[in-house]
Amino acid sequence: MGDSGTFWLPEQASTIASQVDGLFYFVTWVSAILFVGVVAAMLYFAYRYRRTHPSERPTPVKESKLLEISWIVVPTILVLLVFNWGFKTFIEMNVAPPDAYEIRAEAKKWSWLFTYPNGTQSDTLYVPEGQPVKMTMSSQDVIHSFFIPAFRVKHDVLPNRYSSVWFEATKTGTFDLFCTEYCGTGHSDMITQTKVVSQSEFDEWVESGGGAKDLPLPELGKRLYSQQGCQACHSIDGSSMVGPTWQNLYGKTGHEMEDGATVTADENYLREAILEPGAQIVAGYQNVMPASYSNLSERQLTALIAYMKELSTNEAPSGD
Ligand code: HEC
Ligand SMILES: [Cu+2]
Repeated sequence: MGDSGTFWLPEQASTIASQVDGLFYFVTWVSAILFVGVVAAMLYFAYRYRRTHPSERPTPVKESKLLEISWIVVPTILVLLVFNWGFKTFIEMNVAPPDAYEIRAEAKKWSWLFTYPNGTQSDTLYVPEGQPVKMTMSSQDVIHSFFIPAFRVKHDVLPNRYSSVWFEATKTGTFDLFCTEYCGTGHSDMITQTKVVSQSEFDEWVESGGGAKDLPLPELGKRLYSQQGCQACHSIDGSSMVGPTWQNLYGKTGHEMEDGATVTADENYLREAILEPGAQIVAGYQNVMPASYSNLSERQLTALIAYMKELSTNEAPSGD
């Protein structure tokens, strides 16, 4: 963590941050000065020109050309200045440099998934320091919004279309990343982190698949549980959410299905439950699990099941 910013704003950690802040402070201070000036003049005039005697009549006001011109010209200059400054910064924020490194961001209720050019995935955003990064973003469900306060970037993430932002991090460290569009009851869980690391550290991290290559299977499964968004519907503590809990699921016997059948939750049952959620519906639940998990890799599937095994104290089901 670097310094923690000022009273008004979080720390600046991207190339655009100082421009955004400069404009913010300019508008704030100009407004404050004008406010104080107008209120002070108002109070002074109210006192200076008060009626002191019932017979007193106001004298006609003589116009002052100089005064009138100045209150037209000065605000016009101020407004044009703000427009020019804001427009320039806006364009710079919206047009990514052609050599920007591209990272895909996928938002869903209620997690983020980042995919790097070589297929590495993570739920924490890793970016190299001093390198322009372009985020190409889309949503699986509703409108979310990508926000890294320390970088001063914020952009809506929409279903059925890509949107993008770019930034260049100026210092290493860990910075908050929020969803800033109210997207349902789990909205406040859509918080993760941006880890800015040196270019060489970043290359190594991406190359190693985000460390996933060397991860033991249950560890990888645990990571996928949040990365792939399973945690939005499945608990690991026994509580029932949109879907059944994973606690003591593996090895469960007499597991009831919607059609009255009972099954044993062995590896093959779990595998099918992930790849083809509609094939057998667990009694008491809706068939709402996304079918999109059918493109998980063999290693990912095995890892998820290994994680479920860890969450279960049931005896391993005997093979048939
Ligand atoms: C949108 C909610 C949702 C998400 C996300 C989701 N599931 Fe499910 N899942 C369900 C529901 C609902 C059921 C029960 C109905 C059924 O069997 O299809 C279920 C059932 C299951 C079952 C069978 C459970 C049992 O008690 O027999 C497994 C295993 C499973 N899901 C694994 C996963 C994995 C792995 C992921 C993430 C890669 C995931 N689910 C993501 C909603 C979800
Ligand atoms: Cu969201």
